[in-house]
Amino acid sequence: MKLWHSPVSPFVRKVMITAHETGQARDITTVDANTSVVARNPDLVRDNPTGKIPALVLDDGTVLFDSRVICAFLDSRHSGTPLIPETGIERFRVLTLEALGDAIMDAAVLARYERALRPAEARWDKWEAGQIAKITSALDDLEARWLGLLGGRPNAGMVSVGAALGYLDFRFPDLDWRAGRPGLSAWYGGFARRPSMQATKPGP
Ligand SMILES: N[C@@H](CCC(=O)N[C@@H](CS)C(=O)NCC(=O)O)C(=O)O
Repeated sequence: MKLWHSPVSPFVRKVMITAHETGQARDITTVDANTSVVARNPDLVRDNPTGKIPALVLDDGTVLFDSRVICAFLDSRHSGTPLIPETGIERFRVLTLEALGDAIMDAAVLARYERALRPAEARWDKWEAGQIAKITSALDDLEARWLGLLGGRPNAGMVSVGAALGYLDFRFPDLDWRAGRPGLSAWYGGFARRPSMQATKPGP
């Protein structure tokens, strides 16, 4: 399988954490996508018309995106305990936790583009502040209502939240997300030590 990849994308990291947690990292060949919103990679666009990463190309040419679909696919093809519970409300709670982690990453990536890509004269501070507000309220919700699911055996929600918090450490250290969130900080301290997290640290 070929994964359109970037070492700094939190959504790609989410897929790679899943691959490591489910023993499939060696089945994946990564290809640097070398893309951005303003300089799209036509080869990637042929596989994923949105031009976004991650996108997974299977050996028969089938293309899967986005990260939620790829993670669910990987979870369907290993023999260990599933990262997405198969039945019951627990399944949908884990998927909602995954959506919450994804939402933090969506807002953080958009805020990052605002800071790093948009020409200074075209920046809109209020719009960036709106993205940061989404991150802050999602982090508060994780601390207030989700610590019960952030514990024990890894699940798909934890993987997404782990990738999101890792991205905040990488790109938004000024946000100081740990302040006032002792439960979330303690959980991440342990989760970040997992081999899957260590093997996928963002960097150049
Ligand atoms: N919903 C998508 C989001 C993926 C995404 O935003 N990827 C970013 C990199 S972190 C990207 O490819 N940006 C380039 C673009 O938007 O053209 C997923 O879960 O995979």
